[in-house]
Amino acid sequence: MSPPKRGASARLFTKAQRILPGGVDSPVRAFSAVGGTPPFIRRARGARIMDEDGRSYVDFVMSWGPMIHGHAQPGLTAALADAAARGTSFGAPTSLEVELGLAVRRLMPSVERVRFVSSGTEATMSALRLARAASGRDRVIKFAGCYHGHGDAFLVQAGSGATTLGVPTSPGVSRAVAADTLVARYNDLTSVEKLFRVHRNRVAALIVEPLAGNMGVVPPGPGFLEGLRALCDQHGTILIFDEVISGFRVSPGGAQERFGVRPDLTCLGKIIGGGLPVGAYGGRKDLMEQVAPAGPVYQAGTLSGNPLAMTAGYWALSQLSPALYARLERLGRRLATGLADAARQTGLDLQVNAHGSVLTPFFTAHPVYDYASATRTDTAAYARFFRGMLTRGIYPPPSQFEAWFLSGAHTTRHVDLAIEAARATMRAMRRARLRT
Ligand code: HOZ
Repeated sequence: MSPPKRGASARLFTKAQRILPGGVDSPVRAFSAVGGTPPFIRRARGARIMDEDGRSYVDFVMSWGPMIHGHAQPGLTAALADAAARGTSFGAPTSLEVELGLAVRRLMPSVERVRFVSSGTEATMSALRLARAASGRDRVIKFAGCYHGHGDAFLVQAGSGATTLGVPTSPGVSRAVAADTLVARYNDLTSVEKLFRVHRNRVAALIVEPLAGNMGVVPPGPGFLEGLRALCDQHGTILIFDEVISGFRVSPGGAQERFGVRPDLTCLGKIIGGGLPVGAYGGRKDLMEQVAPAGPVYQAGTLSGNPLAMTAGYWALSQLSPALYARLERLGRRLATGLADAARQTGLDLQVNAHGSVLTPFFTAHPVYDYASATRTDTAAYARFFRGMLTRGIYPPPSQFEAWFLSGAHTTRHVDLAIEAARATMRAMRRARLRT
């Protein structure tokens, strides 16, 4: 590998724009919401990433969640090298899928049967198809600001990159598809009851991020998830938890374990692939047995259950431990408190929404509990904050509407570096504000 060079990332971004739309393969990476151009990443280890210019950053994106154990962990790279030497794809069953499936069920007992796919988007699209087939109904309730991948049915008032770019309902989603997608307000059971009343006996599924992470982190309020469970039972609607972010992160059994609410179907991704492309959907046996070839609901994939991805996922799940969750909680609390203190000391309004090892700082004086309150925050201030952090060697998400992620490779020192950088950045923001 040639040595890093100053200006290499900027040159690569220019070159990338001549072949990749916007220079990237996933929109938020282009930094359009925060300004500047993205560092191109050359390598990563533990809690740090290094760019093509030779700069090192403490990483709080962690590939948007999968890297709960940190980057390039020796146990994982050894397991992958061993698996790769035996072949990288067979398009035929392997014991690895069975072992990973059993590991998922041990951790998340609601997943009585599971189907592995290659992304979270595939998982949610397939779960919705299954819910429609099983219920004989078409409509789906989602929540404004929740993001369930880029399937047409879910790109209506979606969070994550869609909100970051200001296109929460994407062009290209047909009116017919959008009409079957009903949008409620997160943390507002009354808005859900109203939709069930108006669309009585027509709602196949209700899909929710049990811990919202794609309008920034927004935890469920007391009774919200229990209320959704009760409403779904009352209306014969299938409750789908999108645990692509929260699964295996907020506790070994995900948000459903943490909050004590059992969904009918669960969508998984990120940690379950240990950093390789994987998704999964699973849940009640009677529903999952309707998936082909056990049943008639069609869904297939050449790379589904890929041996490298299954190896990485199995390794990631096998490394989860009570000590890891205790450490993540402690670091998460330290970072959230540190950011809030830094804002108080510099006289800036900041709300830090945090849950375990995920958090989002919002520049606002008001609580953030749903999409409307998230999008009312000062996103220009977040962009200034982001740029200040980046120049001080900290890599937060390049969007207000994404979560910060910690890993087992982060240390108190990494977190304190972020807090020091935040204090310096906020002081500079405050000085600039006083000047104008
Ligand atoms: N918006 C995605 C995470 N919620 C970003 C994925 C990516 O750019 O890698």
